[in-house]
Amino acid sequence: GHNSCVIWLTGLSGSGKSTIATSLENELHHQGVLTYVLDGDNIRHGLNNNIGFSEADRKENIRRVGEVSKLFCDAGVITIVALISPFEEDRNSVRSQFSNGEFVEVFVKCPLVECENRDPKGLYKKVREGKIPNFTGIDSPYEEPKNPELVLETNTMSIEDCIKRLIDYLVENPIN
Ligand code: GGZ
Repeated sequence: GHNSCVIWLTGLSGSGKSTIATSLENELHHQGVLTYVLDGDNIRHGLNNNIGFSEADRKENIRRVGEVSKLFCDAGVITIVALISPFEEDRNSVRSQFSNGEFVEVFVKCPLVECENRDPKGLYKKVREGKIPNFTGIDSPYEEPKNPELVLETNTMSIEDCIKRLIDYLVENPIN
């Protein structure tokens, strides 16, 4: 096969998925590795601009990004996905379409209170004001991964530590 994989970052809004995705991409570019980032926030402006935050819509969001990540992977590009992807069933369904070792599930773990303190986009504030319904972790569920390949605790680890852990994992688990 080809030597590619998808690094699937799952976690709450504000947990650090996008930051990790961008930093990992930078580091891999420095190493001469071709990557592509599929970030929920961006994808929802284009490919998935008809997708909202109901359970059915989130499922469709994850299914589509899963399909796109497969295409990139087939093209030999290391694909970094940053989606809340709150449902275990949906993540496992994407996983089942990849060969062993090709799907690297990374739980970007951060307590809700810390995500809410960070509130980089002011979304949690709006949620508390009743302006955003179905918000993950508040009134929409987040199912924590049971057996992720990697857990990155962003409230205790620096971004540099997170990237080092990811790179170490990729080096120790080469894809073939
Ligand atoms: C969760 C929401 C919501 C609701 C808007 N619930 O932190 P962000 O802002 O930049 O990233 C979040 C993004 C979540 O999109 P995903 O495609 O990753 O979600 S999922 O995998 O569940 O389909 C957040 C913003 O959109 N956002 N409303 N109600 N996040």
